[in-house]
Formats: sequence, structure tokens, C-alpha cells
Amino acid sequence: MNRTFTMIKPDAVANKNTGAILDAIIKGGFRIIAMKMLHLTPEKAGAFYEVHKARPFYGELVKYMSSGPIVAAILEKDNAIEDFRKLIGATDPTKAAPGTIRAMFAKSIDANAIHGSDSDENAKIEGDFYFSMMERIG
Ligand code: IDP
Ligand code: MG
Repeated sequence: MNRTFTMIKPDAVANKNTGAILDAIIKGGFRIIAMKMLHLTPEKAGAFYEVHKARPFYGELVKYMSSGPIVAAILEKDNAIEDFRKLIGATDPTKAAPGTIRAMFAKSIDANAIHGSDSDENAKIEGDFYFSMMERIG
């Protein structure tokens, strides 16, 4: 079994899509290992997206990710990273395959409804950013 990390982003929570997105994740075969709702400060959002610091959209991304509550979760499944990226679709929702979470719920390339880790290594770093051992199943 492999793990990935996800966040349901502020636009999706604000638009009342949390339940529908969690349903798609569970029906997609992912087991929720840890989950919580929280509102990131700009400092915490900036730290999470540190890897994107040099990119032109970093400031906007930090502002957006701290604009409202998010739902963070660790998910488990065989081939979790790749399968979850397939389930959420491309970063730009206009390029996301039909039926993917971003195609269904994302509004734009920045407010794109959901995050998914891009590697096993980053899934561990990102999961550890949010969750202690006491907050996980197994
Ligand atoms: P990913 O979320 O599909 O892995 P990344 O390239 O890692 O995409 O970018 C992280 C996040 O930064 C995206 O999910 C999106 O919210 C935001 N982002 C990416 N590219 C752009 C852009 O060109 N303009 C504005 N925001 C962007
Ligand atoms: Mg990424």
C-alpha cells in the first residue's frame, strides 16, 4: 500500500463541494488514514508551498490557500500517487479529463479545488506537515 496527501482547497470548501469530493475519493478506492479541517495562516501556506517560492504565482497561491478553511487528509491505496493524480486531473481544469475532480469542481488554474502529492517523498513531507503520529490510523 502507498500513501498520498491531499487538501480540499478553499474554493471547493466554500462552494460546498467537500462532501462530493470526499465521496469521489472514497469511491475511487482510497482509504482515509487521517483527516482534519483547518484555516491556514499565510505563513503556514507559504511554508507548505516553499517549493514554489520562485514561481510567479507564489504570492497569489499563498493568499488564496489562506483565504478560507481547507480539509487536509492522508490517503492510502495501491499506486496512490499516480492513481490520485489521475482522479484529480490536470492542474488547469480546462485541460482536466472529463469526470476528474478538477474538471467537475475547479474554477480556475489557481482555485483548482484539490491538491495531490507528486511523489512518495513529497507525500511523506506533506503528510508530516499536517499530522502527528497520534492523528493517523495505523
Ligand atoms: P499541481 O497542484 O497540479 O501539482 P503545481 O504545478 O504543483 O500543480 O502547482 C501548485 C498549485 O499552484 C496549483 O495546484 C495551483 O493552485 C497553483 N498554480 C499552478 N500553476 C499556476 C498558474 O499558472 N497560475 C496560478 N496558479 C497556479
Ligand atoms: Mg504539485
